[in-house]
Amino acid sequence: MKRIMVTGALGQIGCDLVAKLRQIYGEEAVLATDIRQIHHETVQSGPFRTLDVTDNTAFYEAAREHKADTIIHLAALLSAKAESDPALAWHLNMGGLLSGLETARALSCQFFTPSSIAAFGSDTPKNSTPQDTLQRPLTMYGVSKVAGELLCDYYYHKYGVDTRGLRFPGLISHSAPPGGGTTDYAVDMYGSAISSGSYTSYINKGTYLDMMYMPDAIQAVITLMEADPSKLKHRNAFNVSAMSVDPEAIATNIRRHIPEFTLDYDVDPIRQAIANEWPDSIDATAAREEWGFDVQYDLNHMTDDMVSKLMVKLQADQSKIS
Ligand code: VAH
Repeated sequence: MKRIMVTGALGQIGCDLVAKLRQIYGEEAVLATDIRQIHHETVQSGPFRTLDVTDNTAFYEAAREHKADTIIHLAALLSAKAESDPALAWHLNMGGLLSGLETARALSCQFFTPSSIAAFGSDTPKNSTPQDTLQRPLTMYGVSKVAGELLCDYYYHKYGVDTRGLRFPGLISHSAPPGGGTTDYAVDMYGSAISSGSYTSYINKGTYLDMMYMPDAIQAVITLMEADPSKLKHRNAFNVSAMSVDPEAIATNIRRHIPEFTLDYDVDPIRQAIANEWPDSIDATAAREEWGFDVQYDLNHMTDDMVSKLMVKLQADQSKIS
C-alpha cells in the first residue's frame, strides 16, 4: 500500500482507520471519501472528497486522480438500518461494492472491504464458527455480506484483482459513534456508564456476540493488506475476533471502574432477532495461521482504555460548556 483511497471515511471504522493510515503512510497518501462532508479531523487532516460510491464514474475518477494503488471500501448500511430499508441496503452495499471492484480492476488497485459475523445464519455452528461453513443469513445485511464475499472472490479469480476481507465482529470505539448496527449497544453502554452511570440495553442478557476493540480491528486491516499474498489460502473473508461477551459481561467489567453502574433491559425485538442469527463465538485460526492475526485488547484492557478515553472526552465537553 502506498496511495490509499478510503470510502465511508467518516464512519466508525473509517475515522480511526484514516488517522492510522495517515500516521503510517503520510497524510497526503490517504484520500478520505464519504457521502457527507462535516467538520471533522478526518476531513481537515488530509485529502478529502465527497463521493457517492454507487456512482461508478465518480468512484473511478476519485481513485484515478489520487493515483490510488489501494482501495479500502467501507461505505455500507449496517445491520439494523439495512433491515429497515432492504432495497436501499442492497443498492448501496452491492452497488457501491461493484463500483469499487470495477475501479480496482481498471486501475490495478489492491482492494479491501469488510464482511461481518453477520455473514453467518442461524443454521451455522454457533460456537467456534469455522472459517469455511454454511452461510445462509436471513438479514439483508447478512445477504449483502455473503454476496460481497463471493463477488470479491470472483474478481480475484476472474480478473486477478488482489481482493482481501475480514469478517468483523462488533467493533467498539470511543472516537466515532457507530451508526445503525446491532452491536452498537456495547459502544452505547460505555458512553452511558460515563455520562449517567446506567444503561438500558436493547440486546438481552445471555446474548453472546464476538467483539473487538477498534485498535485491533485497524491493525488487522493493515496486517492483512501488507501480508504476503502467496501465504493466503483464503481471501474473502477471514474470521477475526477478540472476545465473546454478553451485556452482563461488559457491565461487570465496567464496574471495575464504576462500581455503582447499573444495567437494565428493554429488548428491541428487531435487533434481538438479528443478534440471535449470529454466532456466539467464531474461530480465527485461519487468520492467525495465514497472516499472523493477533489482538492486543481483551475485555479488561479494552474497558480500561474506553473508560479513560471517555472520561477525558467528557471532561473536555464539560469544560467547553462551563
Ligand atoms: C452491525 N457493527 O452491528 C455491525 C457489525 C457484527 C456487527 O457488522 O451491524
